[in-house]
Amino acid sequence: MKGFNRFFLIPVLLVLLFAGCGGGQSYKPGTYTGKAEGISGDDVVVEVTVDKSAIKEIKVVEHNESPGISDAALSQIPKAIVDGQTLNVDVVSGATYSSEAVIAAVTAALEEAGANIKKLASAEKKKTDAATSATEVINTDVVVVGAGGAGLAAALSAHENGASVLVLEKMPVVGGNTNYATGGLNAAETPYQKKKGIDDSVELFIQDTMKGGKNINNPELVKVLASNSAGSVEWLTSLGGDFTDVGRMGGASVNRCHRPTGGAAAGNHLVQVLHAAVKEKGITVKTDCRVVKIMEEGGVIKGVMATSPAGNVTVMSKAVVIATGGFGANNDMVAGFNPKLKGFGTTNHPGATGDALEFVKPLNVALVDIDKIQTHPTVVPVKNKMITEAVRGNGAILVNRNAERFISELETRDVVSAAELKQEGGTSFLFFDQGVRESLKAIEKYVKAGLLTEGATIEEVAEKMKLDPAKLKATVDKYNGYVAAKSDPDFSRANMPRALNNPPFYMVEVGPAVHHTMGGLKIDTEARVYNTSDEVIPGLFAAGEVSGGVHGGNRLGGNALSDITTFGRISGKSAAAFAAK
Ligand code: MEZ
Repeated sequence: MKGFNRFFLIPVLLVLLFAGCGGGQSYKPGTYTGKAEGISGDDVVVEVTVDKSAIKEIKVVEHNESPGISDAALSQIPKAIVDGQTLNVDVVSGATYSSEAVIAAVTAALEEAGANIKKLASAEKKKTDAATSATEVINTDVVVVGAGGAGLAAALSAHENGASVLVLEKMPVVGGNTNYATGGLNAAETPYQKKKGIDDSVELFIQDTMKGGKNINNPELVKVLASNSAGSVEWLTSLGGDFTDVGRMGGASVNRCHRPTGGAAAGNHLVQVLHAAVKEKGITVKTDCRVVKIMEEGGVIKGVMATSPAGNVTVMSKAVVIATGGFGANNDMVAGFNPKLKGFGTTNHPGATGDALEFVKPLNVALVDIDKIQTHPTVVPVKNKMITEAVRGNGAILVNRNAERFISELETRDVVSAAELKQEGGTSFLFFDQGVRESLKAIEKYVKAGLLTEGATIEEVAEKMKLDPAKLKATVDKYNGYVAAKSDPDFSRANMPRALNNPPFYMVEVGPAVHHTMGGLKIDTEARVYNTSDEVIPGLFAAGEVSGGVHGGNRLGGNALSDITTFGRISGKSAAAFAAK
């Protein structure tokens, strides 16, 4: 078995690509094993079978890649290599790291088999079948555009309400940004809060959300968000979800962020639950299928037109639900609305490019709060890996290059991001101990991905981070004193769940990156979309990050999963009711 470092491999492959080789290969017949590190930090292990002159079969026999997100890479890349007899294959969009890991693992195995890697890496790409000019026409009651959390929830709800449903997704994988959401789903008055003795109310949830959103949110939408939140948790639970752990997020007065037991990542779990239910109900999800136009005649929505590698698709439907997500991954669009964010990194999946803002233009759809774009303050620079706010919720602190705290860590994201940008270097350092790590399973993926620096003592971790050890020790000791006294006279941090005195200690440099686009299509409490004359567009519905008004000027952590579940369900129900008319 032989390992291969994909960070080394990719530039090599690129160089070799231009060497203009290719042609026949001779292998030592047999089955060879290769491995390479995947996005999870664990190895992706493949078995590659070759005869004298050809790669016959590639099996991925071991991996710990994210379910859903990486599935297409794990199946499509081996097939593309075998079909084309080349290592010169396209990575799967949205699953770049897993794709690269599979290519690197296969490369390692083929090296063992005596392959001429230089030739294989430069062998011509297999031409994909040209898209036919034929158009597939599909009839359905409701078409949902986008298979992220909102789209999957909408599809299930439309189905539950008696409609026939089709989902179109432009990416090769389902889940969208929801796959990356970690901290959890905000809900008030749930049995899980009650069990933990948390005194919350729908009214308090509304107040926190309005305050966090700078009171420009649509209060009607916020009321719907908060009052349906416990029901949404119950619905997800009925589908097999686990949202029993409850933690704190920035801007929340109490613990109301629901996630799987032990504090595991919530978003990918939510996608798995919804996707399994969608499959179980027999709802078709067409991936790699990009909507380019909404069809309308005399003010009546008729369906959508889409393109896919297999040809064009026309869907004739009575109602359309737009659930395409935001535009956080489209920095040109982001900077167009907020020039200060030009060049910022993003936590978003590559499909969050704001396509809907283009294809709704002919319908004169009204937009709200479109320039309100959120940065998440704890994102690892360059790598663009978000460290969930739940780490701070469970006790972590932020320090600057002087090893000093500079803000209440559980302020809202706009406030923490702005404070961070004022520090030397525009970044800060997240510090926590083993106690925090053990309180939140989600941290394990940061450990596996090698994002954290560890020290047996506070001084050791400070030294490794090139911070003054004595100063960091003094800062942490002072903070631990505040925890004991239940009062933070420096920054009035309200939630200090544990002292940071349990070795080892962990640190990671973090800074702000574009996370959520609060603005979008104007909707009402039934998820109906409005035009610029403030009239409902009959048959058009929207849910999730593509819509605007729920979060106002700044979204609270945990309100996105709540939004997509509640408004996803509402949009599906409304669309089914409209289609039944
Ligand atoms: O809602 C979010 O964006 C969220 C909970 C993110 C996170 O830090 O985990």
